[in-house]
Amino acid sequence: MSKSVEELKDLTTQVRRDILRMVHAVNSGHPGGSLGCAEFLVTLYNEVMDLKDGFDMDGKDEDIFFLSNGHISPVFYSVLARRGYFPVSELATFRKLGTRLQGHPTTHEGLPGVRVASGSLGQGLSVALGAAQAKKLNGDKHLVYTLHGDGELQEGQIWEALMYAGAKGVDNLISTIDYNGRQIDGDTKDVLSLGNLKAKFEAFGWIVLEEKQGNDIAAILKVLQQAKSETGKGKPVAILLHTEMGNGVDFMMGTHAWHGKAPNDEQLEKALAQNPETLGDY
Ligand SMILES: Cc1ncc(C[n+]2csc(CCOP(=O)(O)OP(=O)(O)O)c2C)c(N)n1
Ligand SMILES: [Mg+2]
Repeated sequence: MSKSVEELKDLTTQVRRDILRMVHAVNSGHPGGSLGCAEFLVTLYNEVMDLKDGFDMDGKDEDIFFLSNGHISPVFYSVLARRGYFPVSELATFRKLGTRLQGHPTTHEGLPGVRVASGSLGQGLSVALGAAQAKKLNGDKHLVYTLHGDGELQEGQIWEALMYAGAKGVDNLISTIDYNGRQIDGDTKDVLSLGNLKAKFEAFGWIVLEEKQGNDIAAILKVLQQAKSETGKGKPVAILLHTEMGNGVDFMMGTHAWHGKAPNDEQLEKALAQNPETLGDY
């Protein structure tokens, strides 16, 4: 299946509506990072990854993805549902007690598409390394993808995993950093500066690509294709993807304020007016 950039844009707009409506409905959740990563996840799942029909936990003979910054579950759930992993109507159960769509993804609930619990930041890269090495042992040529927040990179476990991946030449892995420059309490440079991230990844033995237009679908497609072409060369591949937190909703952009805050009724109305329905609300 191949979608045009226009179709991917329409899907992204619908995903934005899902995110906003899910978070508003329960007055909790994380719209900022979710909106910033909508183009990336839509493109990855619909145009880049080689996926089997249906879902099984092992993910043999297909590409697999781990969301490490699990707080952006709204965008993950919406993209999974709209890719056919579970009914779109189930998005209405987000963050409700006893449902499969918990605030942070878990495996316990058995939601198709989810292979690791995340939300406790810093763990996803380590898990992905295990999966990537298992693919090699199984003779499975498919790739492992991950997504991490930039604030998440402040976790110590990330650097242990970065070191391991470089030292062991885990070259069937593409890790993207949501490089939005913001985190829960402010700008990343003020909270705990990441310094020269590209130089740090390279020092740990990674190939690093940087994309300044991280909310532009054509640019995302291009950098992901380039990343794919860099796999199999003895090094893990990272993409520093510059995104805008809150992208697509004017009053949520340019600030960290919407990292983990729901819009009220009036704000929802404004936000939805900027993102007209394209594929049908859940
Ligand atoms: C181990 C751990 N420590 C702290 C938190 C609380 N927390 C949730 S999101 C977040 C900020 C993460 O920043 P970033 O990864 O840049 O995400 P963004 O705000 O850009 O969505 C923090 C500190 C957590 N979930 N896990
Ligand atoms: Mg961030």
